[in-house]
Amino acid sequence: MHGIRICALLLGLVSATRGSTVRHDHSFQPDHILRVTAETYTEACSERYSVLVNGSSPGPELRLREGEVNWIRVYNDMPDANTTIHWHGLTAFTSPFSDGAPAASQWPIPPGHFFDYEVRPEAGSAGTYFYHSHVGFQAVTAKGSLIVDSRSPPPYHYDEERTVMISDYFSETDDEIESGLTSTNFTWSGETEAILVNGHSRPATNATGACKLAAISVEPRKSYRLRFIGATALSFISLAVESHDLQIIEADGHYTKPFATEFLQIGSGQRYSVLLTAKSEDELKKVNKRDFYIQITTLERPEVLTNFAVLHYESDTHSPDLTTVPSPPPLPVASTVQGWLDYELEPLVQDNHFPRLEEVTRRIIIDVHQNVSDRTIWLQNGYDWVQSYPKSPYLVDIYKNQLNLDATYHRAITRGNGFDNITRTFPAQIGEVLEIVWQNRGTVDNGGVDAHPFHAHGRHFYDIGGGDGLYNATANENHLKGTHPVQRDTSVLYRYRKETSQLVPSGWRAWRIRVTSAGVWMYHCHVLQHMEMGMQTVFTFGDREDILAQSGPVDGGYLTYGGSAYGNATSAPFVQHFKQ
Ligand SMILES: *[C@@H]1O[C@H](CO)[C@@H](O)[C@H](O)[C@H]1NC(C)=O
Ligand SMILES: *[C@@H]1O[C@H](CO)[C@@H](O)[C@H](O)[C@H]1NC(C)=O
Ligand SMILES: *[C@@H]1O[C@H](CO)[C@@H](O)[C@H](O)[C@H]1NC(C)=O
Ligand SMILES: *[C@@H]1O[C@H](CO)[C@@H](O)[C@H](O)[C@H]1NC(C)=O
Ligand SMILES: *[C@@H]1O[C@H](CO)[C@@H](O)[C@H](O)[C@H]1NC(C)=O
Ligand SMILES: *[C@@H]1O[C@H](CO)[C@@H](O)[C@H](O)[C@H]1NC(C)=O
Ligand SMILES: *[C@@H]1O[C@H](CO)[C@@H](O)[C@H](O)[C@H]1NC(C)=O
Ligand SMILES: *[C@@H]1O[C@H](CO)[C@@H](O)[C@H](O)[C@H]1NC(C)=O
Ligand SMILES: [Cu+2]
Repeated sequence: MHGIRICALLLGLVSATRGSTVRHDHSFQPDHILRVTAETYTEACSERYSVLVNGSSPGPELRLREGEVNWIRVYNDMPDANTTIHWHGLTAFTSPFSDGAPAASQWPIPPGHFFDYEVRPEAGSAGTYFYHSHVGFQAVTAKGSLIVDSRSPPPYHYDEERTVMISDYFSETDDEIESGLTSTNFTWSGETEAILVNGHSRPATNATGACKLAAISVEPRKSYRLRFIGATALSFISLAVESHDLQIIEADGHYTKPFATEFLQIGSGQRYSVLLTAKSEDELKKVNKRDFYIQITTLERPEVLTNFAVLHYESDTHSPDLTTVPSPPPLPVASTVQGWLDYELEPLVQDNHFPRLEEVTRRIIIDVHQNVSDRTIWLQNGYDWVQSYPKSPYLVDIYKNQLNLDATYHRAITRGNGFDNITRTFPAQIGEVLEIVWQNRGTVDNGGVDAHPFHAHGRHFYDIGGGDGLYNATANENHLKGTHPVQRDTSVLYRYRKETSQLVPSGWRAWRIRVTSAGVWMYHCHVLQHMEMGMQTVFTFGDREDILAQSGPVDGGYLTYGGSAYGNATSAPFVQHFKQ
């Protein structure tokens, strides 16, 4: 016993040197363990072969404390598929290989192997996040909520909290969907078949099987923080709670000034915390009801799907009816509010260091459109990006000195309007302040337009709004006067119409970002189908020296697929402690 302790102590001393390599053998205890499997799983009264974390979807909730290093061990227990886990919304800056983006910042975890992620939520990042696989279509089911707790009491009072994770159900398997979307014989995944709340759904009045609506249980008079997580694959949703108003207090991990609303509109990848005050017993008696529907409607798709969960007031004598699906829906079926919250939501902190126009060093316009040629693909400035495009992850190539960031930067600035078409990256230098504009355009075949929730890995951006047509920087600067833009990691590029003409501008979304964290960061639409179809890009921040300055030299075990940084049944991994 003492021997083990002394050994652990020695390990602790060794790992006190940043960048040192530690063998994570039996004496090493990860803070959290996630096991990824692929198996037949029942959701929405239907069986499907799905990728799961710890045997369920969603997987277990992770709670991390801000400022603390967490070692999260992820086992890939699948026989024939790679995996990674991305900590959506967390800024894993100085653990260079822990962002979970295959082909960008790490080799994926091979079947039968595990990887120890070093995750330290930044001080001040307390809020609502989630984790999910970043490989293929796995994130449709392989995910769970991730809550960062603060050291100090939160700025808003509430008695209790509830997590409400929203996801999509598709009956086709990940493999079927992926091959259909990437095939020369393009086949769409089909539309979302059910909306799940915390993994539960009863899709229709006449569904057969034991599936039930989710119940969110509350007690009279208490106040609740509801953490809504948009973990859908495709669906952009609107939701409202029967007879209850909501007050937004957090968006994507940042506290906001209170914003009263009757509904939420959530794109894939977005999170909101809202305060809800539960009714009193008297109020409940007056309406003679203890159950209130949470109504969820899909937006901007060819079919409107309406699903429900139940806000249930606990009592000894009454359990909620979770099998009756109301028809017609109790609340009006929502339609999209274009630009919802734009220019209105404000940060809670006095000064969130919003970069003014004078500080912007470069504006990058990213034109997005769909083209149909031999394949149906989404392009950014004329190029698609899929996981199979890079031969090895950019970050690995940077460490191996096989990707010259000075050259990509030079090419991007001199001839690519910020984009390097040789590596399909947007390189930026530390200290720059970028204004990034996502410009929606009609598809090349029929002028169709879609809405896209764009997500940035790494440092969060300041959302400076959106609008119809073509971006006009002068007009937007006028619009920004007197507003206080919030920081986010996902915001929606709206479409404003279903159809326009080929390549005609139809909506934009603009961000500003301070380039402060060296690394390789995926910027992509969070719709999993669109990712498969190429709607992803890569930003590199800083040059090789900046990246090395953060990490120090790295062990070769990270630089090959299945290298010694990846453990397996017979071999403990050699892991670098970058943050201690
Ligand atoms: C996941 O499952 C493993 C065992 O299979 C368990 O040790 C671990 O605690 C679980 N993770 C969480 C976050 O509950
Ligand atoms: C797993 O990833 C490696 C490295 O990117 C790749 O060569 C291999 O084909 C992948 N395996 C599967 C089953 O996708
Ligand atoms: C294209 O895909 C559809 C749907 O998967 C299938 O029914 C059809 O036979 C395929 N066509 C060709 C030419 O492969
Ligand atoms: C009920 O079942 C029938 C037959 O399976 C189906 O056509 C219909 O769409 C279902 N109704 C609803 C509301 O889902
Ligand atoms: C669309 O694809 C066709 C066929 O590959 C190509 O010739 C054309 O340049 C593309 N147009 C755009 C705008 O991407
Ligand atoms: C990159 O763009 C230039 C024009 O700016 C073009 O000549 C070249 O063929 C492109 N290269 C690739 C790999 O697409
Ligand atoms: C951009 O907006 C400004 C201010 O509203 C306006 O004066 C200008 O004409 C606009 N430019 C274009 C190209 O529409
Ligand atoms: C386990 O890892 C070791 C060290 O990286 C490697 O030599 C061995 O081939 C791996 N075993 C399997 C089954 O992949
Ligand atoms: Cu999209």
